[in-house]
Amino acid sequence: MRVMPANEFSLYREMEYGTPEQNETVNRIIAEVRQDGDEALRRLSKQFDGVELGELRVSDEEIQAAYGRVDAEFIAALREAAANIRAFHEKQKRQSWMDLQPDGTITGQVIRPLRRVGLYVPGGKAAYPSSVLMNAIPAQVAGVPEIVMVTPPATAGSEGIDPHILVAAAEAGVRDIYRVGGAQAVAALAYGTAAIRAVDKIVGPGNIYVALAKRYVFGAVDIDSIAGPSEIAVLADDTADAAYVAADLLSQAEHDEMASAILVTPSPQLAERVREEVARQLETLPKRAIAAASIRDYGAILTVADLDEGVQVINRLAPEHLELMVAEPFGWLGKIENAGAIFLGPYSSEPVGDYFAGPNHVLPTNGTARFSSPLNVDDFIKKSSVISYSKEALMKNGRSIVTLAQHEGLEAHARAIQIRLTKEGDTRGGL
Ligand code: HSO
Ligand code: ZN
Repeated sequence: MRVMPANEFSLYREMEYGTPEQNETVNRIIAEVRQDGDEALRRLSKQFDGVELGELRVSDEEIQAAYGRVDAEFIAALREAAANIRAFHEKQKRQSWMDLQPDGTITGQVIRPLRRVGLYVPGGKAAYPSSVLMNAIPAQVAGVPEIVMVTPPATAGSEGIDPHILVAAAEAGVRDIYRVGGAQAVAALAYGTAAIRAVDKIVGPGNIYVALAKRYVFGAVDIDSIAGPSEIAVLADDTADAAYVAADLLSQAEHDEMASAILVTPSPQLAERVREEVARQLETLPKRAIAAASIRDYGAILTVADLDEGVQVINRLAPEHLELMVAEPFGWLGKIENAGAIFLGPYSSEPVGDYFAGPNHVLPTNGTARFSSPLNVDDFIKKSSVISYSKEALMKNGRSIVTLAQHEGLEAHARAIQIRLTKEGDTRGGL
């Protein structure tokens, strides 16, 4: 792992927008699904995933059978995690409100959940039950009445979907599940087919085709942000345990060759010990090929003069995950401006947040923590404004409204107000 002064490190990481061919393919897939519906889903799944889709919807019996195919310990752990995630997100819920003035003016904001949300769950190795919980539970807490899930089957039939995914979905309250994936699944969710009714919002990670499809359908439906490779930054001083720091860096590096794991430290001794530890721990990791590539290409140990400079570097990085492994972590918390999730102290290892503590693990990546937030309950609600004026309130304020309307040259707007002022015998509207 390279060690270098922080000011020599380039922060810039290219966003993935796909090749022209990939964009072309996704465009075509969406058009086919819009035209041929379920028939296109079958045709495209055969063509791209090599799977002959049978019944699209996963039956209740199949979900029940999935419980028999996972161990009890997994279910127990999943339930503990789900309870923590639910409790955390409950605190994010907002209330509708109304503001009443003495003259009878009422303004307010009504909160409504989205009606129907689609959750994309990728197939293969990146099918994480934890991500099913992290995406479904905030929607459920928001009150979304219809949550549907789509996921590509490895083969036709219920065996084609990892039973752990089905169990996670069921535990999160999702039982409307369709075995279809790829850009075609996104198109189905956005525009609807005979089997899959259209949704209002699509969330969840996927490969480049899924990500591009989400970008294309955005506008017809809402989407979550498009997640980049995982990132972890650790800000540590010489009180930190080098083996812990190395282990936590590797925990993210194993996600993806393009994941980034960065240590920022004012301690040259810690820098050297972490460098050695990373090399040592890497050797025995099952995913060492992925982790080693990530560490080689995107990993770095950045040395800084002191923790204040370290904080500046962190704020420029705006990492998805930040660990503060310093003597007084809470003393530094207030100085962190940009980070998706902040983990404080030696026992708050990043996987605590990935799986268990309750905060969401769907977090802003690629520097977007500068302006965006973890997936949360607000992502599944919408607000309507409420306005009610009494006669008194309109008579009092009508003239100002007319003035603004006439200034914009919108006479019909002005008259809509004036007609009421006149009827009520109030000439302050100037008609
Ligand atoms: N660290 C990943 C989430 C995850 N980790 C899922 C394990 N499973 C992105 O925040
Ligand atoms: Zn992770």
